Amino acid sequence: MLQVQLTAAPGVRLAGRDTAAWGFNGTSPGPTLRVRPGDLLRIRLFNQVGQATNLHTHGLHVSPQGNSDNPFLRIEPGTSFDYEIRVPDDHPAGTFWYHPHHHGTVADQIFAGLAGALLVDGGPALAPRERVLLVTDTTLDTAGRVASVSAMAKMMGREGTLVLVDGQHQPVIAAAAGAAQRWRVINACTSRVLALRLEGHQLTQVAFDGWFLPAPTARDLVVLAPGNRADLLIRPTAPGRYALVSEAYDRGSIMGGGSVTSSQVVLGTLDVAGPAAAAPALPATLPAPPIPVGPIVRERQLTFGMGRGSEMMSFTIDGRTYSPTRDDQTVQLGTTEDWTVINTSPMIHPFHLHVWPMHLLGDSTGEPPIGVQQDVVFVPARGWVRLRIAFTDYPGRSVYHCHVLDHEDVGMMATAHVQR
Ligand SMILES: [Cu+2]
Repeated sequence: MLQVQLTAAPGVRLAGRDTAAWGFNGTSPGPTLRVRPGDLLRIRLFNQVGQATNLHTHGLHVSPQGNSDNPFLRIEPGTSFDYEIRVPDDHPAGTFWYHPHHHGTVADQIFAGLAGALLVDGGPALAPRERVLLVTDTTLDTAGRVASVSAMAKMMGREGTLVLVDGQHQPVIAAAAGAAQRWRVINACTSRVLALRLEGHQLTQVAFDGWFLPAPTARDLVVLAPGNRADLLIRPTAPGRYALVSEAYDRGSIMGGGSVTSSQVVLGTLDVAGPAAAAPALPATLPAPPIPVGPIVRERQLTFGMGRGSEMMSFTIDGRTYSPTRDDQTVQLGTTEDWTVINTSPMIHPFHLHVWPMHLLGDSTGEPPIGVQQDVVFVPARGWVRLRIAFTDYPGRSVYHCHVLDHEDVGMMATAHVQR
């Protein structure tokens, strides 16, 4: 069992200065929570941010009901709430995260600093050194307050001017040549896509969204939608300093607002101490969990859309904005379904489903899927994705939404009700 108290409150150090940004227990990101399969995770959340909030355990395959990973809860300011999240015995080991999910203020609260890593221990020991790189972005004014965001920035999906790794601006990460490190990279930005490249090195990916790949896979670039995680093995061989960069990434365009691009930014520097040494060996295989096979009981089609409303642009799923009381999809517990998500808009929307992981079968880009389950999937602009989802356990209601959290907050979210 892990029992913790998390107090959400203003007043944290960010980028080396005292700010009015928000954190958990006085830091942003909040403390890294570590659990094991079979654990009961008990969190007493104290709300001292002056507005309603709650907590979502992003990526965990756990119950959405009651005081578990329930996005419909509303924790009033000045009160506390006791979460109890039962991590199943067969839960995959991996990298997950926690953040508020109170509809209407999710982007504001994460942009203000409320996020933290949540790790499920287990799996092979891959490197003598392990680090969490939780990436956030925000914008601070000269007084250290989180800047307000324009309506246009919200339509495009806000991106902060300050990109932080574990609350630090461009940290230096020390390493020794010949010694591997496992980096657990979490994209906790509200809208920014991370396209990771490490100068002078390939990135060896071992897991995506917490799920191990079948084998280590070398990549020049690892792309993470908001919410995605990648576990990477870094294997430096030569002393020197190497920039960890997020490359510019085209997110499409917005009608009347021009193109939307996540800017190029230096996240940090890998500082490798010598002497030069051979790269450490890689495991031949990894414990990738099996992918659900079906039978496929039902197919569904969902549509992400953007349209012109009377005053501002509307962001919809199947032509509607979010209603917490409406069941948008009713699913039979114990069945497996294929969902096609269509995007009629000129902008990428990352699709996130709570609780039940999704296996990407293919998409309109024609690029081969990574082959493991994930919980946030890019839906290409004017394109589509096909997903296989096993609703084999956990009855209850939860949500799916765009993980450009400004879009979610204005209604690009809907409910799934899994019934016995
Ligand atoms: Cu969106």
